[in-house]
Amino acid sequence: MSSIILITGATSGFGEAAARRFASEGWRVIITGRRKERLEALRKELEGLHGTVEGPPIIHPLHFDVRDNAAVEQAIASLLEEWKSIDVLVNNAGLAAGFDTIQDGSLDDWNRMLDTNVKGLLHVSRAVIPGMIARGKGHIINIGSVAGKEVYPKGNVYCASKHAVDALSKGMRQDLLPHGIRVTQIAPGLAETEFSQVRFHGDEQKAKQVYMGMTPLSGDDIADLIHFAATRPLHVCINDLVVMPTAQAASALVHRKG
Ligand code: NDP
Ligand code: 8X3
Repeated sequence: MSSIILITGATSGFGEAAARRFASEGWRVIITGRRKERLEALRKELEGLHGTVEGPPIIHPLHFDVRDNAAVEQAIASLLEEWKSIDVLVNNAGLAAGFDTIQDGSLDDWNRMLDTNVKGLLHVSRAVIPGMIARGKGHIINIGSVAGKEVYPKGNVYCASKHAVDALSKGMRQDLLPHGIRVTQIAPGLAETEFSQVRFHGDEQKAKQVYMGMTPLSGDDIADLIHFAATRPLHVCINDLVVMPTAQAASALVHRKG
């Protein structure tokens, strides 16, 4: 049987690109997110491209909000035997909400970021780790950010949430050491996905400006790194990968043309 990867936030951006990449490389992929219709469309597309009519399903959609621990537990528990042995968990679901000084930030934005990026990652990990421990192997790939390595003006709470992902990746690696479970963090810089549309609450103009005059990373760039980390020999763990566009040297240092 081929390996199984569970990707949170597979309805868009990095997660969707990773689902496409792993399915094309013959993996079985559990795709998750809140937007059910996108999961279903992706399942149909990828099974059409990479599945066979008589063969077993290669894509399994699971629909839940990572903030809702009961829903996460129920979704993971609902997996049929042939989908239970998750080899790789990609904790990718996340967002930035708002771009305000700390004195102007909205409580709702702060809760969304902390509940999704930190507690959501913990909920899913907590549901998946026991199976990995029982099987004596597994790989957790956390999508952090350069915002987890440095802090930029108006990044405050988003940066705090990604610093938490940085710390949790280190903590997981230490605690899971005796169980043969690898833990990788991938920390990207500017990447054009739906990220900025979400951050600016749907303001397309503001979202576009983030990437003006430079070539940002793409979902495929990050999918490539996730795939690289997941396919190293079992004795090799990529601990931490920081990746930026060539036109970016730090969060607030971007070289733009024109
Ligand atoms: P997108 O907005 O394109 O994708 C975010 C994904 O997360 C969507 O599939 C969304 O699915 C899912 N998601 C968000 N909230 C929840 C939730 N509560 N429950 C379940 N799923 C959720 O952004 P990216 O692909 O860019 O972002 C992916 C990760 O990468 C995030 O953790 C982000 O912080 C991080 N990152 C992004 C960078 C960038 O510049 N783009 C750079 C560095 C890190 P749905 O809405 O269907 O639930
Ligand atoms: C996303 C990259 O620079 O917007 O995590 O924080 S940044």
